[in-house]
Amino acid sequence: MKKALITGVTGQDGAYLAELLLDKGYEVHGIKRRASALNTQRIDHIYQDPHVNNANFVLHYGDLTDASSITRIVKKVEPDEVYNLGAQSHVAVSFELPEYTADVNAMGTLRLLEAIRLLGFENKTKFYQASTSELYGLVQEKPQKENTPFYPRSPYAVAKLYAYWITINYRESYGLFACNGLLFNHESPKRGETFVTRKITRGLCNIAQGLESHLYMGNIDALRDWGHAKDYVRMQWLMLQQEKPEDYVIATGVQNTVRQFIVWSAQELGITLRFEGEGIDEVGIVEKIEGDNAPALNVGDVIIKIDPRYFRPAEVESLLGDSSKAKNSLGWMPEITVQDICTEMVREDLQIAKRHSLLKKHGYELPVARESSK
Ligand code: NDP
Ligand code: GDR
Repeated sequence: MKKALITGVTGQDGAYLAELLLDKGYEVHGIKRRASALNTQRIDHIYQDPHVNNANFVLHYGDLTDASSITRIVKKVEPDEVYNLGAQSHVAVSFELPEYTADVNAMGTLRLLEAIRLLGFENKTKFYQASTSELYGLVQEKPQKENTPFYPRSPYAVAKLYAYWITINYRESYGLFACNGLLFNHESPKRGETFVTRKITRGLCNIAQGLESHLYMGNIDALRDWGHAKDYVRMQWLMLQQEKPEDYVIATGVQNTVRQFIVWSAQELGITLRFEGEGIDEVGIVEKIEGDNAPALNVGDVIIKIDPRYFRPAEVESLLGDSSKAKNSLGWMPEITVQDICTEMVREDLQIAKRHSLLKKHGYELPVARESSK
């Protein structure tokens, strides 16, 4: 039985990857951080009671900022494969926490690689690094592929640039089987609530259920190449099953604006929106309502407003990936389109909003967990 160790197992990708590897018969170990509240919601469905013998999903307390915890866990698990998905992964937040972001995303990767090397596992343990399309930043070439020059535009991306190169350096210096997946944005109902797609689907579902009145957005003209996390974790695993370690771009090759994602989400809820104004004065106005959202909304309501607080000090305006290498050499193809992703996310968030709405009707008002920042 192969053993895998996943950092960031409590995150979106960690949850899907853990599921995939368990299905493939792996013994899966995950690193979770200590938090004052439970942070395992995304993996609760695959949780295994540690008191039961032969559990094949095991969680360990650790932190990428703590070399001793990382080394101790790698030593104990002796993994065949390490997936380094743990990160301070929010681009906008990285401008507010630049030093911490560098510590986790750059130094954390080094700590993990050093643990593998110092323990003498270079010939045993394969390593996957969660690299990102944010490395392309101020895009020089469209679409972006493996050899497109990098121009990172945030503390997040600069830290990930270090992680990208240190992964290659350990491959070249010590013969480690180490790969970078240059993944473009990928979403799902498990996406963190402050990333743009989930912020939109949650916000609009809450508005449709009368739980909130507005959704405040930043740069809705940003262009992204959105895929589904389920498709992308398949590729993370595939990269480590090859004969030679290589780096791959993972993308759908389809680009849309944030504004388009808002329109699709509204359509899924039976709302037609019209945008008025330009830039920071822009608003989204309800033009038409179908289905059961009518009681909460009126034609003419302004439900989208632009708030400059969500603009970034340096923006990545446009990303579009070319994953021909992954398609040609690994036979990987994304199966889920961005519109299907949007539909799935709206449907799941609508169920949550409906539950909240029902509780509210019976006098049990829950705070709508909205992130005030970013
Ligand atoms: P999430 O933000 O959902 O998950 C991040 C994970 O990292 C969480 O489990 C989080 O723990 C953990 N983490 C944060 N800080 C630390 C730390 N100091 N020590 C240990 N673990 C930590 O991200 P995604 O699942 O979306 O992304 C996975 C990886 O892929 C990240 O590295 C991200 O930067 C990268 N990536 C993501 C893309 C995307 O579109 N999703 C695209 C390209 C790259 P906790 O739950 O406790 O917060
Ligand atoms: P990104 O994802 O920065 O691409 O990083 P995010 O969803 O946060 O932003 C995408 C684009 O939408 C614009 N935007 C807003 N973004 C947020 N979060 N909130 C808003 O209100 C808002 N309004 C407009 C942003 O300016 C941006 O242009 C994600 C993360 O998962 C990274 O970890 C990963 O490396 C990259 O994708 C690939």
